[in-house]
Amino acid sequence: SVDSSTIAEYANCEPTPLRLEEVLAMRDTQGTMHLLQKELKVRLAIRIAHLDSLEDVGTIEALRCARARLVRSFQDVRDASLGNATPEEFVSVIKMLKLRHSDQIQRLTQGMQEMKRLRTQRGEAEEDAVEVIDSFLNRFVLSRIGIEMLNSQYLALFKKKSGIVDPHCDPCAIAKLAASHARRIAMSEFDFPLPEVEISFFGLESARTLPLVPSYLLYILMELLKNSFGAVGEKQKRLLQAGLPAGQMDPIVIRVASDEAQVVLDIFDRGGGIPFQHQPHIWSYMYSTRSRSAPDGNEACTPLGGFGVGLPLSRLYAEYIGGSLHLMSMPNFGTHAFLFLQRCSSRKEGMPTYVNWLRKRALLDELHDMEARKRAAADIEDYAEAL
Ligand code: W6P
Repeated sequence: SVDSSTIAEYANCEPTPLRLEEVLAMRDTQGTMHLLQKELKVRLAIRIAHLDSLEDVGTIEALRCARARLVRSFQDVRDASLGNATPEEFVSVIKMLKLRHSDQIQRLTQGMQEMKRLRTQRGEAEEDAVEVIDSFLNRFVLSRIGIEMLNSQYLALFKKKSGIVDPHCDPCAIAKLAASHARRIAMSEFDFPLPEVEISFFGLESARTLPLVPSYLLYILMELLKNSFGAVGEKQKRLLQAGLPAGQMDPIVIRVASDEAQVVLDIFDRGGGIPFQHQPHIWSYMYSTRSRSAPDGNEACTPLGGFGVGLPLSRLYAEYIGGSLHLMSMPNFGTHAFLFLQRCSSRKEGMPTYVNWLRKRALLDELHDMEARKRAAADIEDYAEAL
């Protein structure tokens, strides 16, 4: 087992954000394994220290459990590196890690609901509690994505000798795939035809593709399209229920525009938009606007799920791959979701900045120590003078 000083030692190291081209260049499993062993220990330790910075981590079962699992994984990676595990043996360590943390986000959001309750009980304003929690989760989950990427990369290298980055990923092709998956999911919720998805490309043929992890883009686009299908479907349902002529549904329009620097995707639906008073909450992990209006109040049973964590998670994936995600909604009309992606392959994986924050705290502690020492020295001088 590991002691807390070992974890603290690794938590004080800087993680190494990788450039996309470095991930693309990973070939041999031996070298990648060594890189992972070092890097995973640092990244896991930082997340444990980050969790420990929450004052309620000890009293909330879900957070205690998440912490215990992180420590367990830290141990496994450390044991593998101390025991000179072979690349094959390390594959099973990584597979175990993935399995152990597969329900982490659900566990965390559950624990955070409890933390919000504790904080408001202590008299903290709800918005303040939500802000603390959202900013914690944004950092914590961004760091999780970075670990997940390393794990997936290693397993992919081992299994198919090529990594998870597609050097020529075509966003239009991924959009088409996302549209067909999202439509299938939406079809289980609505018993009438759903709108078409039109995809068009603007730019030179040579700018159609960029190096990217296709599964991350697919996830983002599916989340956005599930919301779009949901909005258009709900609007259509309201018209039908009111006995109004349902009319023709406007298609969901995806425009992909590209130059040598960037690719931008606009996912545009005319599903009635988001009311202005809901807009400040759409990036929060703590609100679920659509599920609140669900007849049984249970969000888990609706496939489209309302605004769960899909939007904030999608934005984190966009940031992780060096892009950004913005929603521009026009109430009573529709919503544009803009996804910007950088083409440059020397971009680094997105990392939370709380390392600096941990550092700053260590510096502050040191400063306090120095002041305490100065005060002690002054006290001694005073004492000496008094003598
Ligand atoms: C809506 C609400 C929403 C969120 C995210 C993406 C698209 C849409 N459309 O009406």
